[in-house]
Amino acid sequence: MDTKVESRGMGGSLPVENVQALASKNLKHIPSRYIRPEVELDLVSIDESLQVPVIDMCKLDHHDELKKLHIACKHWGFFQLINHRVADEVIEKMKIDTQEFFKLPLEEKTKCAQIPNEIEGYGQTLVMSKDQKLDWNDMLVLYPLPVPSRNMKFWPTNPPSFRATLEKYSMELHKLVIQLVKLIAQNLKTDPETLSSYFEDVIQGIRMNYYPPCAEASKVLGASPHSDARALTILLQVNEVEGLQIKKNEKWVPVKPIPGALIVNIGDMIEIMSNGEYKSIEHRAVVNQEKERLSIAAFHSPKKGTQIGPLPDIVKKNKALYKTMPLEEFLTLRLSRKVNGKLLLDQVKL
Ligand SMILES: O=C(O)CCC(=O)C(=O)O
Repeated sequence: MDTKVESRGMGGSLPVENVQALASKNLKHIPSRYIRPEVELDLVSIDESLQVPVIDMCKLDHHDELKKLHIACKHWGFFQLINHRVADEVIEKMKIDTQEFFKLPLEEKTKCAQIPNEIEGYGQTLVMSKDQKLDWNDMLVLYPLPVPSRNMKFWPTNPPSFRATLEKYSMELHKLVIQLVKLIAQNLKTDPETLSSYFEDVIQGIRMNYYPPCAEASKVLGASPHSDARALTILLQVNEVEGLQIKKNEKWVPVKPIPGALIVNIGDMIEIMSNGEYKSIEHRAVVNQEKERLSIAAFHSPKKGTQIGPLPDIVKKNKALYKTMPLEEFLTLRLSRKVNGKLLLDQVKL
């Protein structure tokens, strides 16, 4: 659910109550703005065999694993990546510092609070109207890349190692994204060097999600159904509490994270660039009645000014199914509406 537009002064959210503070009141009934009666009626898959594909990064130099990756991107839009070579200590430190940040008293966390019309900082995202249903979630959103666009006023100095930890994590993920984009290009039969060159000056947004326990967990959502606007998302599950669900065959399929794996998903931009061959899948996060849940989503998109449209190699033989527009225009379109399933993609279809 990544929404920053490169021109400042766009985006942002109406201010809403801090969810962690609200949860700490231990209310039996939570405010109606969070209650979504339809959630209890949604179909959730109980088929244990229906699981997001697992891709082994170490085996991707073999044709079979590359084919598995192709199928995962085409039919699932999600995969769990094992042996990804992002160092364990970088991941563990990122988890610890994120947990430490959310444990801080509210007045300390709000030193990094969002300000009107900005998407970065500590708060909520895309609350566009006073009647909109709210997600049971607080978040810290930062844009580590490109480096010159960093807005350090939103970067916590507490815990003291936070900034260095995020910097390392961000760089590691960027390296991984370049490798994944090359493999994706190979599978799509387009030039890996050309496609990955758009990601050298990547725009990377990192969203740290904190979902407090909720007395009425079955009636709320931590993250509303959405597909990710950017190209590639890498999600790190911080603690052992599950919550991510993806939509498949009209059912919500819970993702059971594998220890040490990173969850990767195709965003709208790759769906468009692949002319619909790869799918940006709707997903959501549910919350737990007793336990807090934390996740870290890192969104990646090509550099500023990139034309987002079906890649020329891919539409040589087939008709383009999506419009082409500059990245900035695409994201402005996204920001003009509240997060709502895959509505944005329908708007850019030809
Ligand atoms: O917490 C999760 O598992 C999903 C988070 C997510 O979809 C997002 O931050 O956009």
